[in-house]
Amino acid sequence: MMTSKNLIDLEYKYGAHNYHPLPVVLKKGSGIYLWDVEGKKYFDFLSAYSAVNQGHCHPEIISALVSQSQQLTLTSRAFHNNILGQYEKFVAEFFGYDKVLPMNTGVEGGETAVKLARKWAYEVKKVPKNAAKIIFVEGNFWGRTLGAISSSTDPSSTNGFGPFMPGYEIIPYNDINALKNALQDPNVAAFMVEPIQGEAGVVVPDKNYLLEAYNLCKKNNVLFIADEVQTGIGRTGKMLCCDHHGFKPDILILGKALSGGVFPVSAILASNEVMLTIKPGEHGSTFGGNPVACQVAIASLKVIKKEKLAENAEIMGEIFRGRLLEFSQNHNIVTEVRGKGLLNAIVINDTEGSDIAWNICLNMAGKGLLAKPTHGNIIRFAPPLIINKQEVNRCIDIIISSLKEFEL
Ligand code: IF1
Repeated sequence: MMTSKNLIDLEYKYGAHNYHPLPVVLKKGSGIYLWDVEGKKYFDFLSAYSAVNQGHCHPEIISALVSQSQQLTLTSRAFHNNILGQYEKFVAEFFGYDKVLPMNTGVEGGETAVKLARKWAYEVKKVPKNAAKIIFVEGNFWGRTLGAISSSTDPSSTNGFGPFMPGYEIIPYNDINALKNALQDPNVAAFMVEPIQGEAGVVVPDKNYLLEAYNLCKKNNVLFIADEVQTGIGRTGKMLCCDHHGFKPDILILGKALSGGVFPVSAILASNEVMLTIKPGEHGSTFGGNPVACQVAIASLKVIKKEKLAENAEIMGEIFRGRLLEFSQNHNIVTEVRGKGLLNAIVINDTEGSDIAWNICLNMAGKGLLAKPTHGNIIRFAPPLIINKQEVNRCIDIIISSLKEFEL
């Protein structure tokens, strides 16, 4: 029987070193729980970065995966199949769009959105050839491709990978005047933004920022692209984070929990005017919209609605932030508590480059709760949306007991 150490050594010896995971080797997941190879049980407070909103191995999603995978897994798009159209209707109506372009990963969703925006700019807005501009914000994260990192302001994403994509402009997040200025350029095709910045450390913009940004885009004939790969599918207490702000993005990017963490599924939703600018043969992917992905995504979305997981996230998130805010008022180890629904984070009071946050996460792991720092001193907390009041309070007890051990 391989121990955690044996398995970590195998990864070190034979795998690329492109991650620095906590020294925990997981073997089983169910609901909000994970078990490591030694049988230790954990609360999962990362949810694979919000991919398992429905809980690990949700039976209805697994059943959709298994039954379709025993029937037909992949046809490619060279031919039709009996599932794709039904899925496209389901997901387009579920979110209220004309059409969906199915892809696999979140970053493919972002790449597709950028290509759609550029195509729309040339064909509909009549921007001169190769002059289309996309506006991004500082601190954004939408994946690891060259198209994605070209919009990044994080040196660990960009160092050593140049040259970068032209036609990108990066402005400060949560700064409506910066966007107003950038939109003066008639060649702007789109503004792409996360409604809450996940990787940046759960950065929540001012209350009116997103709606004001959306209205500015409309006024300047610019597409608003919402990257809801991490904030979508109930995570922030509404089906979409944009639903808190009362507008529908022109292009919506979904991923992660669209499949309940069971299969790579992403989706790009838009109007006919935008979507039909891409013609046959101009975009796609081998696995995009495969029958297994479609069935898994239908099941995953049905679970979110049937189990009222967005509503639960709202209520559990209030409890979570309430108790941690109260703790932070009397303990200086935590300087900020922020988030929406069950996408939350705390900022640890530590000097630049110290590893207190990492050690707090190791300490919590020892007590049976898994979370991981982002950007050094920020710890993100994002459990599956199925968590109940008793479980969330038990987890807060663990988190607070660990924080107390690192009091300054
Ligand atoms: C990793 C981060 C989170 C995303 C948003 C698109 C994508 C992501 C808002 C791309 C992906 C993942 C990538 C994953 C860890 C995780 C992550 F820490 F890397 F930045 F969540 F914050 N838009 N985020 O958050 O989706 O192509 O990965 O399916 O290990 O790189 P993807």
